[in-house]
Amino acid sequence: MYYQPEIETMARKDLCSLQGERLKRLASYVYERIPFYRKAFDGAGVSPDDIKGLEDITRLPFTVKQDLRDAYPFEMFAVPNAEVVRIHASSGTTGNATVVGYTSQDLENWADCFARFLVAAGGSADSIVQVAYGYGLFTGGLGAHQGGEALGCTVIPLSSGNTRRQIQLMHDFASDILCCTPSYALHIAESAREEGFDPAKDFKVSAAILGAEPCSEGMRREIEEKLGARVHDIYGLSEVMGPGVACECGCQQGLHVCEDHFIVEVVDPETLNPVADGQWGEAVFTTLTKQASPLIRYRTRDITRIIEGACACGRTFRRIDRIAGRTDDMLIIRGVNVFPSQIEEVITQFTDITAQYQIILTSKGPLDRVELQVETVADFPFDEVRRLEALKKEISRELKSNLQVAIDVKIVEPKTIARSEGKAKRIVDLREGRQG
Ligand code: DLL
Repeated sequence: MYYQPEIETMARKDLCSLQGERLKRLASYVYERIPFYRKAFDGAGVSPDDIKGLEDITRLPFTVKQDLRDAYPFEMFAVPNAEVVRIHASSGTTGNATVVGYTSQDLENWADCFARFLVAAGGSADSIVQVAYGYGLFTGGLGAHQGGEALGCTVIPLSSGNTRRQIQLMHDFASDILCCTPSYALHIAESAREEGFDPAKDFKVSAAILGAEPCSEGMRREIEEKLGARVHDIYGLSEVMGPGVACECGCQQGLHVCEDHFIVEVVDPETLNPVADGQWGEAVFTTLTKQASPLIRYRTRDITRIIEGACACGRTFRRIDRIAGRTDDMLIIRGVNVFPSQIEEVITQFTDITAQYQIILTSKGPLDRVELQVETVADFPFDEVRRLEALKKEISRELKSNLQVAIDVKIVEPKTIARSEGKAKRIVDLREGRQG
């Protein structure tokens, strides 16, 4: 049930004092070792000696992605290169990549975090873990891999892609835990069915640990049904660690944050003031144990909230809600704020369409135009114009009643929307001056 019970079920009081101690140590550590933080602390008028406990965290300055970009490649490292044993980095499509280093202790802690969640998902040393997250600079593949090895599982390092082989080996090796993005899990399940497998009967997968992109409850239900496995949402980001910062236990009621390694805060993205537990805002993380790339109050741009109360599983780590979206992915449609995951929640209620969708943004004169493209399931009579029109009307009506805004809907033929092997591209931005 637990991987490190003495930590995972620690009394809150002890956990908070552990966090306070670690925060104090971290404040001195970054001040001494990273010029960026020395300057930021001085600028905010705070000295490491001012940090006496957990409650002093709000005195510390925030860190944003641009700070990491400006420090490219290694200026934010707190240890000499001789102590760095691995590097991961973001893709850097919209600027300098953000580069993160790991010492061997950092890797061990990361593996432990992931291993905890493998156990929370029902895994053990007997598990056969199929890793279909990409390996490489992206943290998904290696993060899941080292977590599986730490627990003593049999790890199949397939990486993403090569879907036929994924299906074949899932069957032949009797994988029981699948790790990949939700959109890829759905693609694997659908492709397996097309190849004549009944995943619920022919595969042994009992749990899927899926993350790296938002996944609505409707999408989760669809994957669970098509794969015949329980879906556990896992959260992480390369700047902070990678997958395993937070994950759902068997209760599926929010994601436990590994609070011995991270402090989570939720702040109002406009005022940057902390919001009350239960209120939505931007997640901010402080790394408590990282040696190579520690971060103070990193603004993630991910929208979530703290779930109040204790979890039935017995873990005492606080839970965050499933990520609703990123502040930079939020669409403003005719003045109404909409996250793609809210659109997904509506369309996954329709059995005549698949959970594959894309939101196309174009400009028409000074106005932005938003079109939602969805595709029908394979056996829908696509040439029956009246049924198609009726379906389109119904989807539009549901969107309007759930999101309070009219969205243009276009229904396309099965298999038109590109399938993803990693993070799905839900928004295609064709507006002038932007890249698709
Ligand atoms: O996506 C790390 C990861 C790999 C997490 C595998 C989970 C599983 P990045 O590529 O740096 O790292 O992207 C981080 O992805 O800020 C969120 O916007 C999004 N994200 C990650 N996990 C989730 C999730 C990895 N469970 C960014 N739900 C984050 C929603 C997620 N969004």
